[in-house]
Amino acid sequence: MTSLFDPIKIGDIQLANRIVMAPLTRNRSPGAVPNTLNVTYYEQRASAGLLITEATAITHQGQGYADVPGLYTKEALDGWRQVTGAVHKAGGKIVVQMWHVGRISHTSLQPNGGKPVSASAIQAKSKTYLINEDGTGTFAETSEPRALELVEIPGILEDYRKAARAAIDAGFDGVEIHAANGYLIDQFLRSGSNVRTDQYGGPIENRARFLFEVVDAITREIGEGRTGIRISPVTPANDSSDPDAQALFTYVVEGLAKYKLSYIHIIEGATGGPRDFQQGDKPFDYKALQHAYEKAGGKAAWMTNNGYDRELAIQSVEEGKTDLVAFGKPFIANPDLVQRLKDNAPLNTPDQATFYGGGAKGYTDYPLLEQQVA
Ligand code: 8OZ
Repeated sequence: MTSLFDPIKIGDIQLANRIVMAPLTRNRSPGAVPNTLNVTYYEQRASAGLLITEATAITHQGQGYADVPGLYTKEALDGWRQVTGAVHKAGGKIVVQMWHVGRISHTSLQPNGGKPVSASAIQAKSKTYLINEDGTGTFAETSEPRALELVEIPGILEDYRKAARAAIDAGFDGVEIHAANGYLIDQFLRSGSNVRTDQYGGPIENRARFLFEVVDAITREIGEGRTGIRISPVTPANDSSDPDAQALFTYVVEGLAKYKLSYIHIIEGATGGPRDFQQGDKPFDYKALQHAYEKAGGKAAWMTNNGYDRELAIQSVEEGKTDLVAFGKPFIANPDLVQRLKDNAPLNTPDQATFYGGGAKGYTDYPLLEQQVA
């Protein structure tokens, strides 16, 4: 029987176990440049089978929050090279989550103070996080976006391609395409944010076109086996909505089955919230989604996330329901989560107040088990 603690090869990447650190936005990279504190944070968590970095903007236009890192300046890539070097030295594997926020941004974060871009000019009922001149943080309403012109889309695909190349050159083992949580790719996918009348809007095949073009651009550049993707079929995060998530995401995974990807990462339910959250009148059938992927020939590792505890993770892998489990909040508070899960040891409780922004407190100062029992 396969165990959560067994090694696995996902595409081109060999992992020591099936416990993954989920991508977690921490707003601790001023200037969009990873720093030595960020190096320590990832290095401390290198015993995870796989680390997925916090969402990382592929371009300045793809930025939507204060102090999140980027992949588009020499300084940022030099910073990431320190992170990947430290994680590899500690025996870990790390992929970067590639992010374009689309409409979940604010004019003050955009090049020349311009409007954020999206599939359509529909403002999200959502908030972003800004930092005031005096260094204090505030939440602000996301700005009204403008719809991308057809002629701008190839440029964004080129941005994804370049960022993927830069990520591999900075030492990452691969990339995760962020197609979840109501950001740009998800804004194209779901009808609540996409009312386009060209080949990128209307029927599902059209709304999914941008996603597949991003997958093409990245896999042609760095290879299918180093590319993973994250989707969140029913999350309401960032004002995402679609009346028929089952049909939409079945089409998406059937299309993804044509690539030999590293992994498919599914957020079950509302991101960071209830696992049984549903949009519309029927519960989402995750088993049917997985089945559709496999039936279409998909062979990538199946990674699941959202609210897993030790028991559910162990059981889900043993029963073959999933290949990998991504943990978010537990990894914030437990750098040695793998050891704690192995030993069935108690977990530290994460401190919500220090999730976003700040320094070492609530970031790199959570104790190891050995420091607690000593
Ligand atoms: C929390 C705060 C800001 C951004 C996501 C990148 O939901 C995020 C995010 C989460 O995917």
